[in-house]
Amino acid sequence: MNNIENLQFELIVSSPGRINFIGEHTDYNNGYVLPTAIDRKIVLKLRKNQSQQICTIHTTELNKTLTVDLTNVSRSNVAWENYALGVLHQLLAITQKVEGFDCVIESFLPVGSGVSSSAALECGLAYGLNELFDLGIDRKKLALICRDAEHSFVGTKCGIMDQYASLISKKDNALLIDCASIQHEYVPLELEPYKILLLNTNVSHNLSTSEYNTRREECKLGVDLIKKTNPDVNSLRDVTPQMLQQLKNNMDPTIYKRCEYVVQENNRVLRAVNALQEKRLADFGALLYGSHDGLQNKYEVSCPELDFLVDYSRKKDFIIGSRMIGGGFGGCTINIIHQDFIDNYVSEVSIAYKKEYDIDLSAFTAVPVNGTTHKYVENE
Ligand code: GAF
Repeated sequence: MNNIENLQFELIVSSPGRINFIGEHTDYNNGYVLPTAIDRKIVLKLRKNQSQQICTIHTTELNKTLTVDLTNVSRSNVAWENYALGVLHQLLAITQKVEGFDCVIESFLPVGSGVSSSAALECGLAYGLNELFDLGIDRKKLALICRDAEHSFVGTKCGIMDQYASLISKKDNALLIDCASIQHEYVPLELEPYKILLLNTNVSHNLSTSEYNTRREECKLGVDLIKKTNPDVNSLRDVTPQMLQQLKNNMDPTIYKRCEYVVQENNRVLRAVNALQEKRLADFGALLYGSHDGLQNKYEVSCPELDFLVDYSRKKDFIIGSRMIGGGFGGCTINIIHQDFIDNYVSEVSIAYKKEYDIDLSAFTAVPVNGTTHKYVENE
């Protein structure tokens, strides 16, 4: 064990990962998303170290320690370090109250699996420093700070969903976020007798950052074109299916497909919320399948391994809905599955997946929980 792990810490922060029921790649298009935080998390232990400017951040998973001088926070060549450095950089731009600290990070979230270990790390650190140094920043602002950290230091031009979900979710609820106004509403989740099963493809095709940013650009090109004939349109959120249809012949077919997916997905999110509120679970599940179809064929961010798992679930009447979650090109599928069939299904689909790809599948059930929490440690 590294020495830093033996220190006496003041504060322990639990920073959850997230799933997303529906509304994928809609957040950076000012649309709607329906995520929630889950009972898988990153734990951060923090303490002030009485120095003015020297910080140590240690990850137990990699057994690596990053030392940061607060007077010189710049980008690193090491991927995980940029999540922490980006948060520090953003915080230092708005406050002078952050001083030297030590932090140990222990992750119980699979990396690259679409449950947003990156947002959990960013948000956990920002939340912990906010608490430790009494910065007085509210959770929504913390989410924005962490999103901006990812833009500037990691280079993914992500939306607000992951950070917002990690910080603001409520136990037993889904979180409907309107990403245009950055307002939210809780939607009670009464899924019984169904549970949420995540199947991790254990693949992470190396396209995620570049293709992600490309999708964002493609959507912007679509909006720029639509705006020419519809000046009130500021984002795909303002676009109706009719507007798109009228422009179909003037649009590049790829751009059209991307825009069509986003417009339809926003509509699916609102219908999914209605279905949950009216306890129409079969309709809710069908919308999840519809979302996957769009991600696979129109937005083109899925991959064969994800499609295999979703197709497999379609053959089972005890699964009412399934889709890929997160940015795509690997990671997990979410499956809304009858609780009595989980174990057998996991065994069956694991064998089939191994046979097809020679890769071990991982499976875990997820429970919606509150966003980031903390507790102080009583040291004698
Ligand atoms: C990633 C991003 F970080 C989110 O903002 C969101 O766009 C998601 O991909 C796709 O819905 O998780």
